[in-house]
Amino acid sequence: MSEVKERSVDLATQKILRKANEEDIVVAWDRFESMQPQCGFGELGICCRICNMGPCRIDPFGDGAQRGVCGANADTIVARNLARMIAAGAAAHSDHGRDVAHALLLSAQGKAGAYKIKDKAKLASLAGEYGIKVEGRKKEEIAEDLANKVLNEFGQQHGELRMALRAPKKRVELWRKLGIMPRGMDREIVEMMHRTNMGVGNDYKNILLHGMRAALSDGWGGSMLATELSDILFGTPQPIRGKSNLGVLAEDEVNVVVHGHEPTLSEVVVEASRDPEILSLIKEDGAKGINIAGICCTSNEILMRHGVPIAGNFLQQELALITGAVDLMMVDVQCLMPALSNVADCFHTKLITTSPKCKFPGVEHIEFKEEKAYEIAKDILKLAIENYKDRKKERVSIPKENEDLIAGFTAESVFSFLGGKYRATYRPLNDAIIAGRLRGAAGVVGCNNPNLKHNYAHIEMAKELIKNDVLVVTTGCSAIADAEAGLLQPEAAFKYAGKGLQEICETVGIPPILHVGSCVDNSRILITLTNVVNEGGLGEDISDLPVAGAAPEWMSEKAISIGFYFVASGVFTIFGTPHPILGSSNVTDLVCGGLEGMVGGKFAFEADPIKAAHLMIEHINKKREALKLKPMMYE
Ligand code: BF8
Ligand code: SF4
Repeated sequence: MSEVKERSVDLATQKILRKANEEDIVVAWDRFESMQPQCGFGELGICCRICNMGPCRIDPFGDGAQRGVCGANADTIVARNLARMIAAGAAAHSDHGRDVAHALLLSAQGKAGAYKIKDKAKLASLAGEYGIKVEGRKKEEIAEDLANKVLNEFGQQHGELRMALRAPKKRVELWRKLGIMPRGMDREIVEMMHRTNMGVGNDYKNILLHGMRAALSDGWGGSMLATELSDILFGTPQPIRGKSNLGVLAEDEVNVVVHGHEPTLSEVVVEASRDPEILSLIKEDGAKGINIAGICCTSNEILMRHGVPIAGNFLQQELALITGAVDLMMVDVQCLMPALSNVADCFHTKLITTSPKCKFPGVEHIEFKEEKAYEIAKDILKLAIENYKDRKKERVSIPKENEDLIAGFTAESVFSFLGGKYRATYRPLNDAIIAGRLRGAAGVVGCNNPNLKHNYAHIEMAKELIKNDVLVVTTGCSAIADAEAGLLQPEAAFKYAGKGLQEICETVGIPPILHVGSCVDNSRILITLTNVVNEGGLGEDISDLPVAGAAPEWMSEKAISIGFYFVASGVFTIFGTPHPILGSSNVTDLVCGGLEGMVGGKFAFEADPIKAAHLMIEHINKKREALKLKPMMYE
């Protein structure tokens, strides 16, 4: 087994990894080591098994002439595999968006009493964008029309996605010219699967062109709608205090961990945890209270809106259980390790699946239905309370690490914060960039992966960027990594940020790294970039802006889709480890080069977070030069 210090930079994680080792509990890092060496063909993307004449694999050391049985070469095989990753990632995000739209519809029809429309202003403005009449109508009537329109958009066959029309004019025109303006989410994803079926297209460029269209239907479609509709239904986040890391688990309270992505059930669980019946049951059971904490993006969702503490990010999901203090873990969909059930079996922990889309063999399933959300949430909490008495005190060890944080930033709150109370505008942000107080901005997002030291790349990249006066916005597991390192506090600006960024953080009272939510909330970054373009003075398109993106520790297909919609929106984007495409130099050249000429954005792969940060800074400087901006104020 490798040293725990080599596995993670996080102290709480290291402590529980030691405990896992002492108790012979296998975790992701052990399984990763036992998987070595991993399949080179898979890593390079040159294995094809989409038809039964295969599987075929291309010799990476050959002369390049080798073909699969059907005649497909490495370029075709690599492009098809990558395109299918995009489709799968876009499907996951978009299906999440669909479920929120469904909840909005049921709520509007009075069939799901647990959900009340929380943000009327956003409902009215989104309805307006969809051409729905607002004046003189009840919010439920408007919401019903909106939910129906949105649900229809998933299967829309022709036309253009409404949200994609929010992009800067020049961008929309470019997408139209390239033929990649997304029509419907389902349509683009299905077409991606069709195009990559045996014996359809074998021009790698054409395959990846549609890959961008499918990715755009995620970022400017499914994900953006997931964000907007969640804001309408659960409330648009406001800056809020919270806590993070395994130390948020409580010694003497019932610990319920919610894990996954969709906020529909966990929102109600948070509310039900304050129900008088639940509170009296807790007392009977001898616990001091009930503590809801989250893992992954479900956690980000309820942190952003309610300040619910974060227990950890992707690689900490098993570790939360190994503290021995979790009475119940409730999962919905996405980023759930199948290993959770084995780890839960080592403790008293009850694991509960809730989505019909996601069951684990042998694990209790309590199916979530919007119509009965509150009762179901209470039933789950009752199970947790009942299970508290089975917790073995002698097996509990909760690390003390527990950092304060501020989250809850959105495209709208950047407005009111940087713009001041009376003049909601991006002007001060643009002016700060133009004047050279801020170099630019970077989105650092994405997962953890045991192929890199847990949290290390997220934290070091973010620190290097803010040191160089680059404002960082973050989502997903990257945001949680920063939180655990104490970087989501205003004080972090004084410790780590450059002088220009420090001045801004001090005046406005914000951290140098802004937590803007879950992975579907990367759409908030797209909107922020668009608002910056529209404010004026920094070019006419997202590709003109001094900005960059990164997913330093990515693992999920969703990250590939996110990367592609950022690149297709004109953003230079770095991934820590390469996409599985290096088996085709043509595809690699396109992804890391040629795309720039087409869409203004491209990828780079760099595992060293400091080097990667400097590639981003170089890119930002190049954009500043092209815009003829002033030199940096403090250089
Ligand atoms: O959707 S960052 S590990 S939890 S995929 Fe998963 Fe990656 Fe975390 Fe959020 Ni996003
Ligand atoms: Fe082999 Fe072609 Fe079938 Fe792929 S599609 S498995 S390369 S024969």
